[in-house]
Amino acid sequence: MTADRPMTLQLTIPDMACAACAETITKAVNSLDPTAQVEANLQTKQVRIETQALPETVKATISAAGYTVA
Ligand SMILES: [Cu+2]
Repeated sequence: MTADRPMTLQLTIPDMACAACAETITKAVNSLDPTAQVEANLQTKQVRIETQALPETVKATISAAGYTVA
């Protein structure tokens, strides 16, 4: 399921502690939507995702990768 056009999601992921976490999250989102743009900020624990996937699906995908979305 996809939205009509890309949307920007700003998610807070408190457990994202290092570059490996960011990469795991990025890969998980890209496995859902290969065209998604993922920008992780380790300082703020925020991830900016530009995607056509639905927000709930993106959150579920990140949860399935082992990270809690605040
Ligand atoms: Cu890590």
